[in-house]
Amino acid sequence: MPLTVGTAGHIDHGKTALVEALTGKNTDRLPEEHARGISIDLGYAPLELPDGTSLSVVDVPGHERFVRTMVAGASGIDLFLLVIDAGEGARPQTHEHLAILRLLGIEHGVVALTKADLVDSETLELARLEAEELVPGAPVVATSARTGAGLDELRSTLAQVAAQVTRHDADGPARLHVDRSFTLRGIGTVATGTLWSGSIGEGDELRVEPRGRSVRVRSVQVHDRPVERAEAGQRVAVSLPGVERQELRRGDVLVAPGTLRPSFRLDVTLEPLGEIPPRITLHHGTSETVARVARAGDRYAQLRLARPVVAARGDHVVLRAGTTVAGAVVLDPAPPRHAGLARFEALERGETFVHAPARVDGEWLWSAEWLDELRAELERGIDDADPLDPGVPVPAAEWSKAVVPHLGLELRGAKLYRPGASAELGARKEAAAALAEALGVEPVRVADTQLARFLEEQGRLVRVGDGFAISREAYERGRAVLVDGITLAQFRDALGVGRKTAQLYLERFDADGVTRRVGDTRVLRRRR
Ligand SMILES: Nc1nc2c(ncn2[C@@H]2O[C@H](COP(=O)(O)OP(=O)(O)OP(=O)(O)O)[C@@H](O)[C@H]2O)c(=O)[nH]1
Ligand SMILES: [Mg+2]
Repeated sequence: MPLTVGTAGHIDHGKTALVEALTGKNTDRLPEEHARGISIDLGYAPLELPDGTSLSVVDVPGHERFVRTMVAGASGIDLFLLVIDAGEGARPQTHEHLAILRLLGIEHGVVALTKADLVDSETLELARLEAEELVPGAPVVATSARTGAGLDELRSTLAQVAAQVTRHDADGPARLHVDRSFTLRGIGTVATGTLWSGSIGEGDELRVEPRGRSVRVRSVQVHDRPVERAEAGQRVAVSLPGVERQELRRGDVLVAPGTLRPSFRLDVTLEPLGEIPPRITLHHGTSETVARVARAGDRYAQLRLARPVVAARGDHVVLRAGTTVAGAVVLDPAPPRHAGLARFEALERGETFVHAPARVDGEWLWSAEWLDELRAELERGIDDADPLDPGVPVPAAEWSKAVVPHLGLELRGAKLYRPGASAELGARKEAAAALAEALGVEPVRVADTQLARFLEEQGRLVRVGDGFAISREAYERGRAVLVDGITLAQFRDALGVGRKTAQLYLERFDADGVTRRVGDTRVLRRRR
């Protein structure tokens, strides 16, 4: 079973050195990391254990300023390797990282006391007691990256702990939170991350969220080795041809199409560490975004996000405001805007909540799935609609006013259109051309009233009578011969048409407010 182990611990306590001693790989890649002697970004290395278990190691930075990076690295790991300098003991980020691991629901792990070569046995024993108290239930192993002492014991202890981990959701939808992307010559953009659920294989179609872009997987690697399919829990590199590097960043998510959707709101149960301010930074997967916390009682909150996340029920998130202030577990990854305690309680009991719109406390609520279904239905209607007027009537329902703004469609008058949609002739191009040919001074019958209205809006004809049309030029010519007090007979002679035709023109002039009928004559109305 593929598992990922993540380091944790205070700056300089020897995380990277220990990972290198275990794996042979120095995970500090950046020149600045070597220059400053600290880790800044996440590092990755494979670790083969004596019993055949293969682990992926994520090495995180300990610096206080990079806790956000630590959270991105720690989300998605299965077990921790908490590193404590035997001479220094637990320090602020030892505690903060440990709190974050707990909030993320990562229960299993090992504590490594490092730099054992630098302390006497009494100090080491003290450090061991402190560690056992700090992380009850986790085995503590004294090590030295310098001498290699304790490394074999650490390996076998990691294997024992790994055996206890029950892995998540191999059958769920493919979901990979991207922690790195880079470009390889001849291959294109590669995204890496831990596969939270499902599997990803060559040729799979995925969506990059929250950007909403479809991509096709060209190839998949696990620790630099090509595989046919990568499974949940593995660290995966997927190459995505046709994607620019800047279109894919840490925080983005690759998901199976039609499964998880981006959401600007999360309903959560809170695990506060202290006071939670109303504005926090939300860490979910490898993403972080500013969010407002709308509390509902002591236990629940709706998080309203500045940028959307792709979450699922049961996901663990971390709330920070300068320091880590709380954790939270997602109850509803795409709730409507609300703060009703009853809804939270029902969600936690596992009740499926409103689907179709229902009025709760004076507010309309509905599920994201229901909204998607409605949108899909309306879009089908739009696809079937006359291309000359590619819209559908606004649903006639009580909830209409509340729901319509959430559809992402454009409201024009009483109809909904795709944003920016314009009328098109479609299959009627030929009919329109034939009509243009036939139009003149004498009215011609136009059976297709939609077409007539469309061409009139475009200024290509003028409708007269019931189902007839004349050319725009003819209309203008008729208008030009109008004089104040003109009779039907005079107009007929001036235009050189029959009585019936003259009648149709004058009626249209009346309708357009050009003329007004007074007895047997037309008076010209002043232009508005
Ligand atoms: N003597 C001795 N020195 C060690 C040992 N492990 C690490 N060091 C030294 O301690 C310093 C910090 O080690 P790192 O592995 O970079 O520490 P880190 O925890 O990764 O630090 P950040 O990533 O910046 O949080 C380096 O100078 C290491 O050489 C050890 O077992 N013995
Ligand atoms: Mg380091």
